[in-house]
Amino acid sequence: MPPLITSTFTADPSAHVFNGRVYIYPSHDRDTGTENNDNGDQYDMADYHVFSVPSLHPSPGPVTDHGVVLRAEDIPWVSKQLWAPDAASKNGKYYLYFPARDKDGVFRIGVAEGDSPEGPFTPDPEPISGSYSIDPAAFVDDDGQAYLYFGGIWGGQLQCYQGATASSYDASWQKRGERSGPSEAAQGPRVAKLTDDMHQFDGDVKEITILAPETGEPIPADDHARRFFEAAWLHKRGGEYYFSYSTGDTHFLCFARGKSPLGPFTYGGRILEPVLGWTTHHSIAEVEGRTYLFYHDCELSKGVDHLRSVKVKEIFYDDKGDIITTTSD
Ligand code: FUB
Repeated sequence: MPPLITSTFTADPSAHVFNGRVYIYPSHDRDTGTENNDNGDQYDMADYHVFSVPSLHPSPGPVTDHGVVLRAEDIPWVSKQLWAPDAASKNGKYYLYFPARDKDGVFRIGVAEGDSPEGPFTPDPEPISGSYSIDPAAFVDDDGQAYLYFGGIWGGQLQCYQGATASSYDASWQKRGERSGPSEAAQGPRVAKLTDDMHQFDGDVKEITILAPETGEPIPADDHARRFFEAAWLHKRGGEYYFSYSTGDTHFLCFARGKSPLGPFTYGGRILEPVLGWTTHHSIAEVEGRTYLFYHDCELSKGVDHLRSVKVKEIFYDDKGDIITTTSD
C-alpha cells in the first residue's frame, strides 16, 4: 500500500467523517537529531496539520493539506513533543485533543477548539484537569455522551500511575517501564467521560480491563503479544464497542470487544501485523458503508522509526464480527 500522505512525514492518524468529508488528524513527524531511545525522545514534534480527502473508494484522494492548525509555541503549558492527537465534533464545534510534555516533562492531555474540522484550533491555557499520559482518542456515542480514552506505557508514562487518578503519579516507575511478573495483570488503558462542553473530564478517570477469552481474567502483564501498550481507539459496530490498541514492543494492532464504552473488553485478535518501523498506531472509520484502517509505517523514510507516513486500507469483519487480520501490503 503506498503512503496516503507524501508531502511531509505524518503518523498516528485519527480519521473521522465530518460533513461528508474524511478528515485525518495525524502527528507531524520531523527530524531534530534528538537521541533515539526507549523514552521516545526522538519523536520530537512541534505542530499539527489537518488533512482531508473527499472519498476513499475506489482509491483515496486527492489529499488536501489544510496547513498548520496548532503549534506547541502557542500552547502555554507545553514544553515539547506534540504526540498522537484525535478530534471530535459536538454542539457544532470541533475539538482537537493532544498529548504533550508540560514544563516539568510530564505528559498531559490538552484540548483546543475550532469552528471547522479544518481548524485552526485555539488551545485551552491549561491541560485537562486530571489528565495524564498520551494518545487521547475521543468517542461520541449515539446518545451524545463523549468519552476520552488515553494512556501509553514506557515513554508514555502510564506506568507512573498505578492508581487511576493523576495524583497517583510516581516518577520512580519511569525506569521500570511497566509491570511484570507471573501474577501481575497488565495495566489497562484509561477512559473518562467528557463534560458537555468537551473541555473537561466529567467524573473520575477509570482503568479499562481487557480480558483474555480463555480465562475471563485480565490479560497478564507478561503477555506482551496481547497487553495494552498505547494507541487506544474506540469504534462501534452494530451496538457493540470495539476497543483497539497497539502492543508496543511486539508491534501488533489488536482489538477487544465489549458491551459498554467503559469496558470490560474481551481480546478478539490482531488487526494489523507489524509494519516497517518500531511504532504502530491507527484509527478505524466507516466511510460510505466500508470500514477503513488508517495506520502508519516507515516505508517512505526507508525505515527511520521517527519519520513515518500515513496509509489507509479497507478492512473486513468475519461472520462472528471479528476483524480479519491484515498486513501493511
Ligand atoms: O508519535 C509519538 C508516539 O509514537 C505516539 O504517541 C505513539 O502512539 C507512537 O505512535
